[in-house]
Amino acid sequence: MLIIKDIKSLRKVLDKASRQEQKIGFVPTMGYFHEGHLSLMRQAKKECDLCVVSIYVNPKQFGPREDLKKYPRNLKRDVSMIDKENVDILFVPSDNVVYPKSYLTYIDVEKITATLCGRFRPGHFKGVATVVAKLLNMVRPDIMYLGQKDAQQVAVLKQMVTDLNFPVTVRVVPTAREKDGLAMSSRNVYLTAQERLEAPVLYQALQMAAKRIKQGERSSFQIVRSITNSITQQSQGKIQYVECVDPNNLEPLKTIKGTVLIALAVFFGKTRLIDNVIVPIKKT
Ligand code: PAJ
Repeated sequence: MLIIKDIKSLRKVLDKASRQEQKIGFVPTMGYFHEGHLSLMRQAKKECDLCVVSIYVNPKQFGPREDLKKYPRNLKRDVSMIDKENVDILFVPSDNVVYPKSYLTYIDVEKITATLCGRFRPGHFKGVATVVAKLLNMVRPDIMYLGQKDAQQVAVLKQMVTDLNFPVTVRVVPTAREKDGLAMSSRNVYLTAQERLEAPVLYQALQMAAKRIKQGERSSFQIVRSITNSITQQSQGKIQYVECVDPNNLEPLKTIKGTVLIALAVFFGKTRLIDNVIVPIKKT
């Protein structure tokens, strides 16, 4: 595996690969890998000739009171984890490579960034869209791999890719979970033992809701209420939001008609966890 830190060296390797008509798969990450990240890399290896992974903890997507400073970083651990995954290139740019002092340009995807997590993390998706646009221009992949765990990020980046005509296909990979259902996240290391014990209630509540929808429940209010009740009754989790929305445009659904995305964000102590499920139903 090549570890590359600057754009010029990256382009040199990738230009050669493109000349040889190799298909390039790209997995953007902020590192501190877990099975979720690895599942994206495995999918990229399956479908592409070359798998490029980036690690960059993007300061522009963290709010002033968020965890940028304490976000877990361990390049040595990450390198040893992906050595086994046959990743071809690990791109690890530093802040001055991504955002030189003269930096002025931002990408603002409207509307769908104002709902769900966007309501509570102003500027977050602007930071995400900006860094991913830059990384796409640096790597120029054929396929970019994103995790369903971050459903709003998927919607925002798909919209950006379409609106700005990025010549890339977006592939979405299912959420990797711990044995007890907790969605894998680099932030799970922040959880205390008690919080970790309680956190699987999120997925249990989402699954129970999915079951109720499959059994015929069509009221988002009832679905949200049942999820809220399970979480508050079974844990110390403090709910930020639970919502039923259209998975493509993220618009709230009062009545569940087609496929629904149920998304939530819950604080366990200081740690904010997100999770979601997509429940496919036939339109009635
Ligand atoms: P990060 O949180 O490191 O996640 C990198 C990729 O892994 C994202 O596409 C995310 O959705 C996916 N991922 C995270 N947990 C997952 C899980 N349990 N199962 C499947 N996929 C999972 O998301 C980011 O970084 C950043 O916002 C980034 C896109 C890199 C821009 O800075």
